[in-house]
Amino acid sequence: MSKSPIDKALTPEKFKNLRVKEPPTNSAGVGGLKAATAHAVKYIKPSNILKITQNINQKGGFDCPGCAWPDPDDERSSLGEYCENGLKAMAEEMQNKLIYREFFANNSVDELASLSDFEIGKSGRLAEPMYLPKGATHYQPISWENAFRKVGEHLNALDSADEAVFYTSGRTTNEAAFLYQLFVREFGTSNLPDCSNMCHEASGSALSETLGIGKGSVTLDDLYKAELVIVVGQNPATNHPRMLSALEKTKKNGGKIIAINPLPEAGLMKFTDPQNPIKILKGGTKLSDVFVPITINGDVAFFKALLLKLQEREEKTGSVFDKAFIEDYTSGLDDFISDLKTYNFEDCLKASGVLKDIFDAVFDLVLNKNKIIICWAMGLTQHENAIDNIRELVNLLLLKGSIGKEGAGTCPVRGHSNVQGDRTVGIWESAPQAFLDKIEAKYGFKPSPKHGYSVIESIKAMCEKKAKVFFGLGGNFISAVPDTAYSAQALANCNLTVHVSTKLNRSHLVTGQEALILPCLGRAEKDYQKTGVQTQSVENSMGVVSSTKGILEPCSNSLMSEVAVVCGIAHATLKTRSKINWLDYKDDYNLVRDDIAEVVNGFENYNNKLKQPSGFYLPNGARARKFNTKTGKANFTINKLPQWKLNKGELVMMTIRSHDQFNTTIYGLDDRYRGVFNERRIIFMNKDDMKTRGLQEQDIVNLKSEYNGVVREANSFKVIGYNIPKYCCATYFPEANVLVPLDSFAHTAKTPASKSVRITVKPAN
Ligand SMILES: Nc1nc2c(c(=O)[nH]1)N[C@H]1C(S)=C(S)[C@@H](COP(=O)(O)OP(=O)(O)OC[C@H]3O[C@@H](n4cnc5c(=O)[nH]c(N)nc54)[C@H](O)[C@@H]3O)O[C@H]1N2
Ligand SMILES: Nc1nc2c(c(=O)[nH]1)N[C@H]1C(S)=C(S)[C@@H](COP(=O)(O)OP(=O)(O)OC[C@H]3O[C@@H](n4cnc5c(=O)[nH]c(N)nc54)[C@H](O)[C@@H]3O)O[C@H]1N2
Ligand code: SF4
Ligand SMILES: [Mo]
Repeated sequence: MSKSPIDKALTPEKFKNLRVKEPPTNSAGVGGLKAATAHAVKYIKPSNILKITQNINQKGGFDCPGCAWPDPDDERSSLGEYCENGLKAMAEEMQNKLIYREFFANNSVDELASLSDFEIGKSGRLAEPMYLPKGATHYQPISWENAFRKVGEHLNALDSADEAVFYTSGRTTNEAAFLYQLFVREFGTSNLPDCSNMCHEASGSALSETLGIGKGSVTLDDLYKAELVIVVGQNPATNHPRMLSALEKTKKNGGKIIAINPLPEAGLMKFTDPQNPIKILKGGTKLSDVFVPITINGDVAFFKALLLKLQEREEKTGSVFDKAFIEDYTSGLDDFISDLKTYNFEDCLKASGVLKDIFDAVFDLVLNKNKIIICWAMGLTQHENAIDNIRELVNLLLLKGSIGKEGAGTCPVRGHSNVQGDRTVGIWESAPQAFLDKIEAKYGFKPSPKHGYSVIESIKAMCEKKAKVFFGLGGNFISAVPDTAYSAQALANCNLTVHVSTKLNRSHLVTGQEALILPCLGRAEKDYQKTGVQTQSVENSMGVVSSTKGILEPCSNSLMSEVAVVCGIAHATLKTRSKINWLDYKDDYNLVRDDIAEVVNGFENYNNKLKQPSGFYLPNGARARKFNTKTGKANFTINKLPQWKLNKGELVMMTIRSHDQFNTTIYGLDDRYRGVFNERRIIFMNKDDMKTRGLQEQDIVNLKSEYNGVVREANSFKVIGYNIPKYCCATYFPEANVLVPLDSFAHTAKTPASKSVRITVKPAN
């Protein structure tokens, strides 16, 4: 009996050998360097290590395929512009093991699915295109030409172009992303779900509405000059490690830092720059001046409490709000204030779970500082009320006039290295009509004006057999999305699933009737085309577009670049009905950039501007106090206090990243900064919550979530008592995704609420 799609999609319930230590209070330092080097030596060819470390994030080198944290505009450190996790990302991408047809002949899809995510990833780099025919148990080799033909045949056999979905993960470069969305639109659909839908979509929606741009407003230099940086719902030591070097500069310049997080994450407390030998000797910098151990999803309540006290003080003294800014640049203050006054301070503080003395310390800093930056990530965006979380922090910045001036503003810290760029160049299921009009004017076809499917809508459409072909440009859809069991069935319902990937992952194993794996070049590899080695470009979290060019020889001769894959598929699908000479682009990526320059705002003279060693800044209205909103001003908004009460026995669970993973790619089994080693099937619990349930350290438990009457289960997790607020708990993603309900998502943005899942915890057996 072959495995069901659900069995293949779930991570196996096998335990390793869990070890737990007291979590450290300092991050990076020599420990970080040691861990990174050990990783690199284990997986990368020795001759490549030096080349990588000398070129990563350097001007003219290649962009780190890890997170979207920006590189300094000015001098780059000769000791290295990378972090432990950047090097781990490289070790993963440039693994010295390769997967050819023999590997697939020796391992059936079912056998591969019973491996852990860690084992799947460590199988090696995909080295040639593979095809899984209908009913087959093993992948077989296929030529590129036949693979493109198959995709074309399946797409052309659909009754409507809307029966295909085209997913993108955020590593895709601007060039590949632009061509991909162009192909999808010429094919006839707007079904362009992307990882952003599960990530910062809520930030984009909330910021567009309030400030007129779906991106952050600050630069690295602002961060250095801020008087106060508030880091909410973010774990930079793991997920944006070089952000800690920037925060260290903030501190050195006299700035203060507040961290708001249910967990006392190590990096938020203290940091030693591993690239700074003197700091290593001195023992590092204390980062957070105030740590706020908030309850999960207590942020609107906490910000409301702050806003209420600021308003009270303003009424008394008239010196708290930046009245000139509010008068000139904002809209909606009066309505906002009258709504705010309907709330009670004590109720809000109680709902946030924060003690009064900690609140007072935060209030003092906010009151007395006028250059404030708020940084945030998934701790704010993955809730049903995510939009309200972000709008409420914008309200605070507006009252303080902390937007569009040096050292102040919004800083949503983006995830994937080019997730922001992908959206800028058109990966968007609901792109604005003005952008579609420009495509029509340039290419002479009319893009579908309908909004396409986001991630959640794509899953529903596949499950209901309204979508029949799934195409993924990068990513690991089945492990990244919520509601694993339902989503597995959705993929299995497809006629064809296709993945353009560097590495084997679980999505290659939860297939439609037929499946293709199309192996592509990684960031660090030279992209040889007719006109020579190609340069590509990416946009970082602060809106800087810069070039990236591979420096290593490709690990296999049978790889294609993402650009070449998109051109090949577009050509094979659209043939003579296309208005575009698809194959020309792959020979010379300058041609792609010339097109982007014509179609996308801010990219005029793209090829020339890209030659600047540090890249160039895209225009940013909010940064210049030009608010491109419906009112033409920055908008105050009214946000409700979330009304959620746990039922008896329930806990609220956040699904978070360990230090040894990049999303669904598991680098290793440790979470060093939380003192956890050699295990991922764990649940962090408050010790009181353990006691009420009669649980001891390392007891094995089963987890259950119930939402709108549907029960979801995940079995076999080991309990770890941890410094986490009462009634809150944490598990790792993707192991716990099976518990995240598909229909629990942020209003408006549809970001899955994977940081507030209500669960019950019962001893196994
Ligand atoms: N090494 C590494 N780097 C990465 C990634 C990776 O997996 N590994 N992923 C990349 C991607 S795509 C992204 S989006 C980012 C993710 O970066 P993060 O958002 O930092 O990642 P998460 O692990 O999801 O952590 C969320 C943090 O929010 C806190 N939190 C959870 N719920 C709440 C809440 O209700 N309120 C508050 N105030 N805090 C809360 C958690 O305790 C945790 O510290 O990182 C990017 N960089
Ligand atoms: N429960 C829960 N679920 C979550 C989250 C959470 O916090 N909790 N976070 C969400 C977030 S923020 C995000 S962004 C998504 C991430 O969702 P995805 O972006 O879909 O997932 P990744 O794990 O980043 O994708 C990894 C795969 O990408 C491929 N890959 C790597 N590099 C390249 C490349 O250069 N080119 C190509 N073509 N392929 C490449 C490899 O095959 C690898 O296996 O997950 C979301 N899911
Ligand atoms: S901070 Fe992010 S982009 Fe920079 S080196 Fe580390 S992982 Fe790469
Ligand atoms: Mo993300």
